[in-house]
Amino acid sequence: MQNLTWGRCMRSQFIKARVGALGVVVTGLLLALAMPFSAFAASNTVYNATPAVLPPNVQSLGYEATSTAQFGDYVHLAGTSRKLDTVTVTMSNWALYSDYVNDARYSANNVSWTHPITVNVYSNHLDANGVPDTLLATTTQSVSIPWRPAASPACGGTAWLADDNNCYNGKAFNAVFDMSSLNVTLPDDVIIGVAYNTANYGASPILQAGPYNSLNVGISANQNVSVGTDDSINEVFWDTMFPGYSGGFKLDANWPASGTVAFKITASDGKPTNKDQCKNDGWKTFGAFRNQGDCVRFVATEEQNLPTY
Ligand SMILES: [Ca+2]
Repeated sequence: MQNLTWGRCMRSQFIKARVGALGVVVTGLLLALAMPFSAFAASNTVYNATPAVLPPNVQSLGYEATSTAQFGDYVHLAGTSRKLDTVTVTMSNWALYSDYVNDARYSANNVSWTHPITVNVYSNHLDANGVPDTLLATTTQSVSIPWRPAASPACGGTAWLADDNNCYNGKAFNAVFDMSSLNVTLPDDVIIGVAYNTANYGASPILQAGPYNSLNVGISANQNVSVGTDDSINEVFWDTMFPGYSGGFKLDANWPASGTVAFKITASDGKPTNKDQCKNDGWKTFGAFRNQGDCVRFVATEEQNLPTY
C-alpha cells in the first residue's frame, strides 16, 4: 500500500520475538503444573497478532494521513473460551512532546498524553453495503500514550535511536481495553475495529492539529498470528475517505504483507471454578446466575446444575 507509514522492521527483532514467545509458553506450562486447580476462571488468549516482545516501533497505519475513521480485521478465535475479557491493540505514536510544549492540552506532561480510543467488536454479519451490522461490544477508553523520544543526532534526521541501534520515527505501545464488565459471549468469528478522532477524520473530527494526527494502529510484522487465524492476510476492514473510497467500515483487499492488524483478544470460559468466586457479588460477573446460591450449586455439582448456560 502506498499510503502506509512504515516503521523500520528488523529481522532480528522478529527472531527475538519468536524466542520470547517460546519462553512464555514454557513458563505457562510450569505454572499450570504447579497449580492444577486455579482459584479463578482463567483468561486465555484466543487471538494474537501482537508482537510477543514489544519492539521499539511497528509497521502502522496513520489515521489522519489516510483519512481513516476505523481500521480493523476479521479473525477466527482459537480454543473455546468466549467470555470477552480484553482487546489489546499494538499502536505506534509518532508525536513529539516538543511539538506540543506550548499546547495547554498537553504541556503539563512530558512523558505521555491521553486520547479517547474506541474498540468495537462485531459479529461477521454484514449489511447490504458490506458493513458489519451487529455490534457485540464496544468501549471507549482514555488511553495513555507515550511521547516518542526526541530525534537522535546519530540518526541524521527526525528519527530516534533505539536500544537496538536502529532509528525509528515512531514508538510502539500496547493499548489494553478491559471489556470484561460487558459480560459478552463471543462467537468464533469476530470483526474488530479501532476508532478515534483526528483533526479531520473520525466520528467527531477535532478540527485542530494535535498529537492524534501522529497516532497509528500497528500492523503485524510478517503477518504473524500466534493464536487463532486471520481470515485473510491480504484483507482488512477499513472506514476511510481516502481518494477512491466513500467511507463505511468495509472489507478492503490487496494488502499484501500488511493485511493483519496487530491486536490480541483474551477471553475466559465464563464459568466459576471455585465457590469463592460466587461470593461478594462475584456471581453477578458471570451473567448466568439468579443469585449466589445458584452459582455455588453450579460449582458444587461440578457444572451439572446449570441455570442458563
Ligand atoms: Ca486480515
